[in-house]
Amino acid sequence: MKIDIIGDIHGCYEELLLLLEKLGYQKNNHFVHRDEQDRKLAFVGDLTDRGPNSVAVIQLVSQLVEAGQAYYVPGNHCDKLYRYFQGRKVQITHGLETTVAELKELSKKEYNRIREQFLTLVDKSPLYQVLDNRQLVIAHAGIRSEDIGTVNKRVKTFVLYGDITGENNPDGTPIRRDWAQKHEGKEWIVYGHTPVRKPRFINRSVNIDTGCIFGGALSAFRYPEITTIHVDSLQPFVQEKFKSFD
Ligand SMILES: [Mn+2]
Repeated sequence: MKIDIIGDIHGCYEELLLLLEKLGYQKNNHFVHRDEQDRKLAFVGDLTDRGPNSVAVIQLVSQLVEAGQAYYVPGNHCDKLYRYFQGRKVQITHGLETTVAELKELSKKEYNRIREQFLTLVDKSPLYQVLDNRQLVIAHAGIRSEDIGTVNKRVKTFVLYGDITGENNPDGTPIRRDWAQKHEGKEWIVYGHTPVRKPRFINRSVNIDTGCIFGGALSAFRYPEITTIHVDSLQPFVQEKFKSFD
């Protein structure tokens, strides 16, 4: 299987189009790959929030998945937007406010269409994708090898939020353990969630959230080539949002 897996987009629609072009997908041909028509796309989740164009990202990703050209897994921001669309009480914070502001600009008809598209996208996608005979797993914040194949509340929390301790850093962000450090499985685990300056390869895992929304880059992991490709972000750079592992 040939696939390009794209990191956290967070409404950075322009960068997404630039990355798709750089990867060789042609917009005028419904984003089929120029040279390899069987090449697929995948998204690690967190399509929306904080960035300028969350609605456009939802539309494009939904269309690609609907057309069978892309795989998708939800991120924690997707999970919250899903609950918002369901009419559940969620706090309009941590970037959801920008998505909600975009939604409020839509006509009732457009709003209902986007809502339906997004709910369907999440409903039809698994919590994490197990691909290529289990040699490739896509999970928003990662997954432990022994949990592959299991879906329960504990696994869902891990996949959406990472290996959190329940405690917070001095800046209020949750403390996340470095599960990738202990990853010993033979499968590739491709994830995002924690912005890093460069794709972070450790054992057979790669974090491809290079913080596009914080002025880093939008990155893709190409499989089976095991290479990455990126476009620079068009957003202002906010250094303190990036995690350093040194
Ligand atoms: Mn996330």
